[in-house]
Formats: sequence, structure tokens, C-alpha cells
Amino acid sequence: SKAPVRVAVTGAAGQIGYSLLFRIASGEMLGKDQPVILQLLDLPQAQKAVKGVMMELEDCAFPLLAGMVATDDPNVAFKDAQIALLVGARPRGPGMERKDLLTENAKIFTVQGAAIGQYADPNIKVLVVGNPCNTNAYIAMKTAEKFGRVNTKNFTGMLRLDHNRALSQLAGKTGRSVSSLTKLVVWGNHSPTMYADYRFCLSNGDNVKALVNDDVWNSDTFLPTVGKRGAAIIEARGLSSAASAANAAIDHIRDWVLGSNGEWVTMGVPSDGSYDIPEGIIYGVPCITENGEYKVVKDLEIDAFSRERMTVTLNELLEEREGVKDLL
Ligand code: NAX
Repeated sequence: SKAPVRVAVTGAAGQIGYSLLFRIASGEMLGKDQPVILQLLDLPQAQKAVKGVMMELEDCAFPLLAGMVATDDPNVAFKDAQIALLVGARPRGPGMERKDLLTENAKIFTVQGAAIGQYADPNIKVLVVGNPCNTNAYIAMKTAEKFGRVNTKNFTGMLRLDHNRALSQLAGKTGRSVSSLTKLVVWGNHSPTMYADYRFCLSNGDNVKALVNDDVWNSDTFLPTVGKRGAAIIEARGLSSAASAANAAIDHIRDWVLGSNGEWVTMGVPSDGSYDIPEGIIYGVPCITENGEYKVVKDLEIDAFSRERMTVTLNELLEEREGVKDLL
């Protein structure tokens, strides 16, 4: 049987963690034949709650769960980790400005980036979920880079929830099934500025843009609905998206590790300069994954409307980068 994979999860006592950990342990992320060891990081005051989650994980008697550790020390949590899901982050408190949120999180992600850079498996795959996730991934990547040990191409941010949200909206509009839809991409930042782009999208060979045939719906309904979906969930549930976020994290890592079979998936990856996105910026792009690696889908035509949208979301990321540059 296979050697266990070490999976580090931060924010393990949180809402998303409560959905995510059980699915990782049941084999939904890395495969039904792949044992896992969970390395759980949370703050000191959350250790008791983490213990409670571990008790429940034990009570599931998952055959694939080969071990668990809980810690408040990032150096322990990321030791030899092959996968890291960085979910824990500082939420926006009352009276907190966007800028404060950015710098408070920057502190967390420099510490975690340093721990990954020094102690993780050199080929670790990192997915940042905690917001602002693109910039947090950038901070962790830049910090890890200084130690020269780990592959910094493998620092990614989660755009998959936006991708999945867009798929469902398109399925509803066209009357086609979600599973029939291919070649969707969500460009840019995981924020209301993201640009969900279905110009290349197909459903059983039919062009989805032609099926929709409604540019006003695109700009006035579709894009705002997908962009503000997180806020709509908070409004309805009184809590932010958790199970759907955990599901998207599972999708992101599963496809990265096990392959997307030629299909496009959206990943926030450090830009290689394609589509005129400055190198290193963590930006949502279409990827095809194979043999544990992602490849960016290149040379797609970018029309004027799309360029405008892609620039708006890029500018937000450039601003975020500017806001944390003194910490890097
Ligand atoms: P919760 O507040 O329920 O849980 C967060 C957990 O992280 C808590 O247990 C907390 O103690 C822990 N934590 C805080 N700082 C930490 C640190 N420095 N090290 C380790 N653990 C730490 O939040 P939850 O609903 O689980 O959401 C977690 C993050 O996901 C938030 O930043 C949220 O904004 C973000 N999201 C990102 C999404 C995406 O698509 N990228 C969508 C869902 C979600 O909004």
C-alpha cells in the first residue's frame, strides 16, 4: 500500500476546517487508496477545539487516516508536509480597514511562508484559502523563496469556488447540466473584481456564449451574482461560505494531484507573464493539470471587454502587493 501523504491544514478549528478535514481523511482529495497524515495548525486558544475535531475524526474510523498532530507552532505543522491548505486567517473585525486586514494577514503569512520554506517537503503544493487569498499566497511564496528550498511555482490561491459558482449560474441560465460545461475560466483576484469568462465555454460541443446570447445578462446579472456570492451567503446564512469553500479546496488539490484529464480548471498561480500579468502576481488563470503539475492555457484571445475586466482585478492585486511590500 502507498506511503501516507502529510497534509498540513491551518485554521483547523474553523468552519471550513470542520468540513474539509473529514473529506481529506475519507480520501476525497487524494484518492481512495491514499493514506494521509493530518498536521493541524491553529492558534493557542483554539487548541482545545482542534482536539475536539480530532476526537470526531477518530470516531469516523477512517481507514485512510494514518495519523494526526495538532499544534500552534507553524514549524511543526509544516514539517515535511507535501500538501498545505492555508485556511486560517485574520477575519475583518469591526472598524478594521481593508489595509489593516491586509497587514494583519501579511504577518501570519510571512511566518507560515518561512516555516514552509525551511521545513516542508521541497515539492510541497500550497493552496491559500484564507483571505485575501491571492495576496496571502504571494506573501507566503515570497517569504519561502528566501530559503531557496521549495518550488515557489507551487504557491497557489483559491479561485475554484468562484469557478464552481460560475458553473452553476451558467447551468441555470442555459438549462444544461453543470457536468456538460467545459473551458470556463475566472481571471484575477478572489474578490468581487474577479472576471468569470465563458467566451470559450462549451456544453456538449455547443458554444455557451451563443446559447446564452445575452451580453446584458453577462455584465448585469452573471458577473455581479458570482462576484457577490460570498456576501449573499453571509446575508442568508449569517455565516460565510464554509462547506462550498471546503469543497472547492478539495477540487483544487484533487485536480492538481490527480489530473484534470485535459479539462480546464481555474487556479490562482504565480504569473509567468502570460496575458500581460506581471510575473509573480497570483492571478486566476485557466490551467490543465497532469502528473502533479499545472500548465497555464496560453494564447487565448482577449477582447476589449475582457481586457478591461482583467485590468480592474489586476490593479486591485497590484494595490494589495504595494500595501505589503515593506514586509517582504
Ligand atoms: P473561521 O473564523 O471559522 O476559522 C478560522 C480559523 O483560523 C480559526 O480557528 C482561527 O483560530 C484560525 N486562525 C486564525 N489565525 C491563525 C493563524 N495565524 N494560524 C493558524 N490558524 C489561525 O473562518 P472560516 O470560515 O473557516 O474561513 C477561513 C478563511 O477562509 C477566511 O479568511 C475566509 O475569508 C476565507 N474564505 C476564502 C474563500 C475563498 O474562496 N478563497 C471562500 C470562503 C472563505 O470566506
